Amino acid sequence: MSTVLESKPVAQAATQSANEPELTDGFHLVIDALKLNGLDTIYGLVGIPITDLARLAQAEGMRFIGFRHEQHAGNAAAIAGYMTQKPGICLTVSAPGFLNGLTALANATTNCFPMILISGSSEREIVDLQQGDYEEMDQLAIARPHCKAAFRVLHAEDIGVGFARAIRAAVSGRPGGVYLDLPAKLLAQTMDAAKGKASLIKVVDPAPRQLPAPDTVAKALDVLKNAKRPLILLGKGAAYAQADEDIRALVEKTGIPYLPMSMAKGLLPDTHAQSASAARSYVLAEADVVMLVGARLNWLLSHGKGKTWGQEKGAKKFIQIDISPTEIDSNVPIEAPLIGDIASCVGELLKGVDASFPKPPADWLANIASRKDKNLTSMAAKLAQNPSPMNFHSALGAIKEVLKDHPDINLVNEGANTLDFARSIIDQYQPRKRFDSGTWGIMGIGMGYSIGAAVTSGKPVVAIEGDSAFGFSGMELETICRYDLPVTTIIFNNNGVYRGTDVNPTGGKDVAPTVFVKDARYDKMIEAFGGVGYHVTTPEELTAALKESIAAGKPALINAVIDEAAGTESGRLTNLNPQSGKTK
Ligand code: ADP
Ligand code: TZD
Repeated sequence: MSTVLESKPVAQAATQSANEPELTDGFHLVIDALKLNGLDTIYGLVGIPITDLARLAQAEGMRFIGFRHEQHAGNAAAIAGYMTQKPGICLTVSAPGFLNGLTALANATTNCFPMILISGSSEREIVDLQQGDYEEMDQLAIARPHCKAAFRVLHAEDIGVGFARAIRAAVSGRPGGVYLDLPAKLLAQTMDAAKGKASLIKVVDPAPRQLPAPDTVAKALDVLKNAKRPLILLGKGAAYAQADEDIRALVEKTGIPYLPMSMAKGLLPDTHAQSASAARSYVLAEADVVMLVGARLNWLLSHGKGKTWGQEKGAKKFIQIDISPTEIDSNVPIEAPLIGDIASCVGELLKGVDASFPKPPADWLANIASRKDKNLTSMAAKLAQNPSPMNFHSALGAIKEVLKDHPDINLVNEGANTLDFARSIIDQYQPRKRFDSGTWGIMGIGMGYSIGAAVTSGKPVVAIEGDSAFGFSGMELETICRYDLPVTTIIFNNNGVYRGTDVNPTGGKDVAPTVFVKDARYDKMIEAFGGVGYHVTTPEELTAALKESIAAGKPALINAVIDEAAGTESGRLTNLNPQSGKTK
């Protein structure tokens, strides 16, 4: 048993003489600060100096989920933060462990997910003089540009303040990642237990409501009322806000068609009559007024300009609801900014939507409906085809049908073609059930998000993964098996990054840069850890395997063999690849 566990104040009291003050230490204060703030799960990877911190967390009734690589622990924490509005906690060792976690912290910040990366660090005196300590690194300085805020705590009596600052920074305003640096010496510091307890802070109202100014609400309503072809665009900020009922009411009471960004899918069910997803290109190009609700006009929305937005037909008017005032005008001028939290902004807008609020013109709705019909019919035909080997559509058609019966399932999705096709083919029925590569288009979130989603929701997860995408976090299959999580991973195995058909133009021994081992059996990987592996080559086999694995609620992996020639390089982002001038 570790000395730390033995130094627990209660145990200590029994062995101390009556007049010796009861002591606590940094380890205990950190755990107490987390628990006091309702943070009950740590995702991490142990080693010097934080192993005893993880042990103590478990001994004190918290959940410690141990990973095989810190990036995935960080991703699990980030997605837990997105799902709960409480910062997800990731714990790592110093230097290399910290750096591994930093990618997840930066990704969380980019996606506006609240998380706190806590890393143990080496002695300041040695780090600052660069005298070569074990895992020496100036972590605070390195973290700072990659997250929303970064703090270091040097004295045990400041642990309470350190956590309060970290929690507030993570969840208030635009949510994001926070780094908290805990030097090894701090953890071992002792102080009077009563004073230590008194130094902790239970954060009151960590993400205060931010009401929009009344004149900005009036302006937004006015622009919306005068629209001929209005559109509501829901982003993952809207999903994060947990204002589900009011957002639905706003959409339904105004009668305005809406488009969800990928992680906002399910905020209203994708089968909702007002969803314009199946007419996406049409509505983006044709709308005259677009109300953005927690969505940025970044690359995912072609920066709000160009052909996608029908720029040649004249300027659009944008209304933008966001908590961050500096987001406004970041790409194109915003006619009506509405600054505040989404719940408050939507609540205020709703007050102005009464029976007299004009319904969108009938021809706009009719045109959208006819586009949707056309596109849905052609998609249904594609999904029903049964080519051999399977392609993305036939495999996703099978998955779509199975998942219809599991509206509360968590869906994780990454890859290139696998991501693009699954996003448009698989329907979501409930809010915050789809987690994907997000704002960066990052690969490697698969198993981390799956573990975070399973642990946080207690509900099954299906991860639809390109074979390349899966490889970034594949070792976490062991973590999934160790904690016996209900995660089914489906690998779209087409033998390579994007596709598996490239050849080395020199005829040399090395395969082309995009090519993997042919016909790899990913299903055998999970079997090594006691999970169930399936190898499927047809939609029927895929359907049966997925139904069985969801019903079993156990770790499973389905190796789905896809035509290696299906799909395109970079999926829908082919245009972002710089063109080679083919000069010699
Ligand atoms: P998507 O990728 O789905 O388009 P983004 O991540 O680009 O979504 O945009 C999310 C936006 O939502 C960010 O600009 C962020 O500031 C904003 N946001 C996040 N949470 C809230 C909230 N509770 N209230 C208002 N805006 C929010
Ligand atoms: N590294 C990281 C961290 N993120 C990335 N996005 C990439 C590399 C580049 N990349 C993509 O943008 S998609 C992708 C990579 C490597 C994998 C595509 O192959 P896949 O998917 O097998 O996962 P498909 O569905 O077969 O196209």
